[in-house]
Amino acid sequence: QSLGIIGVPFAKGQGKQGVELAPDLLRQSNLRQVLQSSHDGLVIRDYGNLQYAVDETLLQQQRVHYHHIRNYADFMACNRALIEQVKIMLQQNSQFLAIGGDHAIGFGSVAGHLQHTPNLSLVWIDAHADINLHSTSQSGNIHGMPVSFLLEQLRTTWQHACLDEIAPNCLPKDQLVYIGLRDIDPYEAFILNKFGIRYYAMDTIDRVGVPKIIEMTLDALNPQNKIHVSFDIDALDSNVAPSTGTAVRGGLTLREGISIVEALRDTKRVQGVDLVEINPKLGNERDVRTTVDSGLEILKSMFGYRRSGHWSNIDTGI
Ligand code: DIR
Ligand code: MN
Ligand code: MN
Ligand code: MN
Repeated sequence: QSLGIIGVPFAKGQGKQGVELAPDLLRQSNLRQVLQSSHDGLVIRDYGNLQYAVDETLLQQQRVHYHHIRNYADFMACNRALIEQVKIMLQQNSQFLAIGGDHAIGFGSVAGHLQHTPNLSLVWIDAHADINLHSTSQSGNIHGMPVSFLLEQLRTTWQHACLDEIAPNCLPKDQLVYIGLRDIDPYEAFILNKFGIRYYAMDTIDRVGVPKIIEMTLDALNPQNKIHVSFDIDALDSNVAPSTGTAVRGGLTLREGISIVEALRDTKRVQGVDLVEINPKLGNERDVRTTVDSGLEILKSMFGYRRSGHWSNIDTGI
């Protein structure tokens, strides 16, 4: 088994500087060693940080339609490059990990994954639904919109974005499950309910518990499909993930987060993962440490670590 890692230091999907520092900070925090020790025989290839150039013509042409979105051209340029990068990583590895940056990169990461593997299921673990349209966004921040670029049923709302060209494969709404939501905009709630999208918000999680949420999630997804897990660190409670741009209290505990990713990993169908929205410029040194450690714990479990222990057949004489 092999894992390709790409850093995507994109921060223009929201207003705060600092998320672009997360890929290198995770590397400095022994990302490679942590993943390596969690999974015997995992081959890790680090592809560095994504590079892209902004197309000025695109900026001119599409800006007229999407002028109220901040940094639309940067978003498209980054995600176009990311789509190609994900395809390359999946040709060369059995799994990939994209480290953000903000959650705007969820578009390119999933879109690239869909081009390699059209039969895909998506689990979006987040405090937010990130499903705004350009016409419904109150903030203009494109990290609140990536899911709307991916869904078959919302394609027509991005008619000027040339999605058929850059991201021809899309996701049917029944292969998307959200976990951890607790800050949904009114129009987002409208979209989720209009299309009958499955979302397990924190109130449902409190009512039925994480094991049931896991069961319902796995029941909903096509068992033949590969799985993409897009993990926004703000899904976790702000006491374990304080250094993030839009922290919301009352989130998943670290143990709940670990339980969820363990269950997904145990399907052996997880092929692509994002970890986004860690912002080392927010909070004090201790907050940053806590947030990075939580991110590493999530990734460790995602890629193989078992809390119940690992053993091999060493002759110990007992
Ligand atoms: C809000 C906040 N729904 C927006 N979104 C996110 O700006 O569209 N915060 N994603 O992380
Ligand atoms: Mn998000
Ligand atoms: Mn976000
Ligand atoms: Mn979020």
